[in-house]
Amino acid sequence: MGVTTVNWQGRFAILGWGVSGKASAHALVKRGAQLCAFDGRAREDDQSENNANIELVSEADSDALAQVVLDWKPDCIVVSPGIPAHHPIFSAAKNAGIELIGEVELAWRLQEDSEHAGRPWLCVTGTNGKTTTVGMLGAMLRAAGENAVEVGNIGLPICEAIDTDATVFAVELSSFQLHTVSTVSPLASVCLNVDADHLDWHGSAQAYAADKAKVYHLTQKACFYPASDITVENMVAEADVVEGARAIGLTLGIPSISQVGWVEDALVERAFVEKRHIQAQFLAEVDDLRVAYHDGVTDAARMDATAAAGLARAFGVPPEAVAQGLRSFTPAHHRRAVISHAADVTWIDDSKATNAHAAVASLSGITPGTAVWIAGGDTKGQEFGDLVARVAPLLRGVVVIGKDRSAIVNALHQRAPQIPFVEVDGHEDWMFSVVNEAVALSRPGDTVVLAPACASWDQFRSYAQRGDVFRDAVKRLEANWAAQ
Ligand code: UMA
Repeated sequence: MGVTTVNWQGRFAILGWGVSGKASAHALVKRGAQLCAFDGRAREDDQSENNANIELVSEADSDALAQVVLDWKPDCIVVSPGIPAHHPIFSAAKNAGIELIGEVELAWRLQEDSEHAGRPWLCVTGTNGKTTTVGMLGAMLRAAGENAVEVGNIGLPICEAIDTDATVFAVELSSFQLHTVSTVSPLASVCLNVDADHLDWHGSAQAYAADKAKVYHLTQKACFYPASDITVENMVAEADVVEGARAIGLTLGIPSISQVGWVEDALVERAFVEKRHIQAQFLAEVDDLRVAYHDGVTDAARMDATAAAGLARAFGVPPEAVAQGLRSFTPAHHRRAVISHAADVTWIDDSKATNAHAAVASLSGITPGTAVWIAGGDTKGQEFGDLVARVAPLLRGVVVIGKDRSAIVNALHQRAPQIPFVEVDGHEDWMFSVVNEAVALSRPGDTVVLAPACASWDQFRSYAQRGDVFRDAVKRLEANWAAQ
């Protein structure tokens, strides 16, 4: 694929000194670039981690920060995914005629200008299911003997893996990362679903969807899409792909030609098998998913497996490695994990449910009227009326958390006035209060689910930290209950 020529010894401004910024800086330092890092926050931990002695400039005001970046006279600005689309750096760079790219775009250009040029990227985006799909895909690729690495939004910045001997990347891409991608050319790609999320970052649902659609841009071989989702199918139809790339549908039903899907409990594909007009290739069975999910194999998990299998087959993984990969796959933490049965209720940690769509998936399947839902946090501009109306029949009660709880509280008042709820503010040890309020709302046999429908950033570093704090509180409750 064509690579935009970059003078790696030029001046690079790194905007955002989180994991992406540091990974970008280290990859560039190796190539002799001149660097300066910029961040909106003064960061205390930096000098210890900054072993390349990169100058770090902090400036809280976004306009002033954009100006200091330009004053440094960079040839190229590398932005971290957390820098929102409305940040003044985007227009400032454009007006000054300075190229602005993201860490993912930088990683692609570094790769294509190295001995690893042509290493395949299998790219996954979507509002929900990205991390699970990428994890399953990585496991399938490894089962086929590949040195596969899961990279991107999943936690390992691609720049950090670019100089390794990985033979293929399973890439999780967020809408933030896709916003600044331009020449990345995946071997195969998928957008699993699109639901409103991150509206404060993107500005509108349309802008969010447009960035998600970029996952298909310049795809070389196969664009996968959920066959029942016309919005995503249209993204594929409108994508500027490499000549010859095919559109392949994913379904939980029986697959037509050029689809991957299910015949009862068997995962099969009619996309890469030679005689696909008359044959289907068996790949795996639902029991292979039970190794990870036991009795909790949801439609969402089956769809993620379908997407992962499609991507793996596009790469050329043999059918038996699909099943073997699913059997060796371990779901990441904080994704609908049953963590306890304390106080006669089942406790589920789905801290990863950071938007409305994910919260619905989390609560569905629970016996109506028996779920105590812990919801709230950084709303990211979402509205919750439809979510609350949809899950109300499942609910026993709600514990509302977060710094600003008004959006969820208003939705509960308006769309589910019959459902009791309590608010818990951020007082000391507040998560223990949440757990106790949940017990007070519940009856024996109920299920308490932390599925906040919001990001954690108002009170925590990450959804993982929120899940850990919840888990600790539940374990304390468990100990108290056992001592009684
Ligand atoms: N910053 C500013 N100004 C701003 C915003 C941020 O200066 O307006 C600075 C912050 O002060 C901070 C730095 O930027 O020092 C943080 O950078 P970042 O938010 O881009 O985060 P990274 O540490 O680089 O991590 C990012 C992803 N984070 C986000 O997209 C918010 C990580 O995804 C990802 O794992 C990592 O790159 C490696 O690729 C996390 C995430 O929450 C898991 N993703 C969102 C999600 O999944 O919903 C999209």
